Amino acid sequence: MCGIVGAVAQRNIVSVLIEGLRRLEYRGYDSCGVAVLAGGEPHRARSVSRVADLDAQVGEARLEGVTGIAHTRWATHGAPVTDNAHPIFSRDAVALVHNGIIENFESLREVLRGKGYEFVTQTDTEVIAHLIHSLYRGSLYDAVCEAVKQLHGAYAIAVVHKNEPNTVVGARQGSPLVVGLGAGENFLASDALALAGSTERFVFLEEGDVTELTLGGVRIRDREGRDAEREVRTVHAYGGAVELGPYRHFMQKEIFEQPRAIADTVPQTDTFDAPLFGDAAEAAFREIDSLLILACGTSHYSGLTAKYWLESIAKIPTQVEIASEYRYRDSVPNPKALVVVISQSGETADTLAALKHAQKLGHRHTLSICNVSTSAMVRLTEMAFLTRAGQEIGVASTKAFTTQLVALFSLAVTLGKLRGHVDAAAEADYVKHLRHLPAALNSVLALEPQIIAWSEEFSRKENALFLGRGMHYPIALEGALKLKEISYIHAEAYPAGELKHGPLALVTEAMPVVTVAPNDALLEKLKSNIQEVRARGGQLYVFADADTRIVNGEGIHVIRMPEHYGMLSPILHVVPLQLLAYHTACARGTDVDKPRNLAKSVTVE
Ligand code: HGA
Repeated sequence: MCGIVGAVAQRNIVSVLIEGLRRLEYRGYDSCGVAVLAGGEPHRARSVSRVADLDAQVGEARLEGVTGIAHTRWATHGAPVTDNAHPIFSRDAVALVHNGIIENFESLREVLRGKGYEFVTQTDTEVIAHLIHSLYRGSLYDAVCEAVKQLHGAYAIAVVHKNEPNTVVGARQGSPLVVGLGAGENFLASDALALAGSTERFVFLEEGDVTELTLGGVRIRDREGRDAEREVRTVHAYGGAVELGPYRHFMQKEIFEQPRAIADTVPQTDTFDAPLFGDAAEAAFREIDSLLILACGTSHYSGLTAKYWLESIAKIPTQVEIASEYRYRDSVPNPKALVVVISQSGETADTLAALKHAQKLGHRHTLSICNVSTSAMVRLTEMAFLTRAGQEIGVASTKAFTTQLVALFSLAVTLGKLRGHVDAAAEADYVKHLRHLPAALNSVLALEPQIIAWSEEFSRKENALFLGRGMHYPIALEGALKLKEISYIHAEAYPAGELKHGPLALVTEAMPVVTVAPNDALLEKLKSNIQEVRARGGQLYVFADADTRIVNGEGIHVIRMPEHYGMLSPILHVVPLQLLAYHTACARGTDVDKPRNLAKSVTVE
């Protein structure tokens, strides 16, 4: 989702700004733009196409400057058209980029109209530009400090003023923003990755911070307006641009990276103990009596899968809730519950807000499961377990999901051991199975040609049902979500036992029914559900474990999974569903890595 870059230097910074936007492209966007201060006023270029197009425009227009800001926009207020693209100007003096949503923009707009400001965009953002302009009395830093006091909602902003040719001011509340420190030059960006190559020294701004970047240094004021010192952290550059290699799309590459990502995420210790989750875990895990897992989208499904593991292996009551629901409902807090927040980026606005809400309600023990060590989520929680998926570019999550599952399974084993439900032999067995997972995944990935054969047929469908039971029900949910996200086929998932309570009415010959069929205690029940579908003429596509005796037949298409994997089976069974969604989307010719209307790190509510 929307990305911000800003720079003040003694050289032309347009290439730094454009390169920063390129590195933020993976977040998803629908327009982009850049503005520099030159000759005493701001100049901009904007595009409703890709950053490459913006780069060409900038070249043609010979846009150059030593101070500038840039943006990728994922529209929330106003269509993704050039006029609404950022940077947004106020009276050709202020140029501003914004990530987030200003909730009181309508009332602010009325007040500013009363002061003679003309609004030329449909964005909520334009009020910030005019507000800062109206408050400017010779110091942009002071004007921004004043302006943010009037903003309700979430924002990360970067702003320049024509009277201050060597200054960029930034501010954040609810959306991410980092400062990059250089020698005689300084930068701002939505994440450190955007500035790889320019600096390795970063300050992660805190909620409510306002910062002023000049050639000589960086100043920060906290939400109270007091001068603040923030820790400078070294974050090593993330290599060069991420390459596709032999793959057609990043999603395909990331699916195939899962054996490596999982091998890197599985704890390297032979025993699973609390310190794997941070220094505070030893004491915290002894105090807790239950878990409350908060997450959104795919991460929510990893939480749902983990509930089965946590209650079965660790015998600890576990509740899983969608973050955007939890944050706004009246709940009964249990201070002894461990709050677990799950997010690939660690910047997911709803999950961060749910975490803060839980903390406000008195939850003391919090753990994040996250792929980004420097994220707001990791910084806000008492404990953290970092997944080692590597950078995920495809908007539809794959390796982040399976590495989250590894983290959550490790948590279940650790808590089970601590609570006396996992003995040394069981622990050794779990560790052995986790270590063997990458090899097992490689055999699942070898099923790709068979899945491609199915995908041709799938690409002509407009609806699909996914069925699973027990801990494979969340896997069916994830399979349906993947198909929706990237192929735009309407897909729904049900626990197979629910079929007869409603969705069976949808089953006809035109409805493919994808079934996850591991050889577990629920197999016989699942086989009955399969018969119920067949009896209504439904076409079944079954991913069946080797020893399930479900075979190809009239209306039943079977792909055989290489081995049954016990408790860890969900991690294997989700992979063919990812491949099915991927190849179906390819056959339909959609933009797999950047599906319409979606963005990667969802930093707005
Ligand atoms: N609300 C602003 C910024 C949107 C945003 O943060 N996208 O990620 C707009 O609609 O322009």
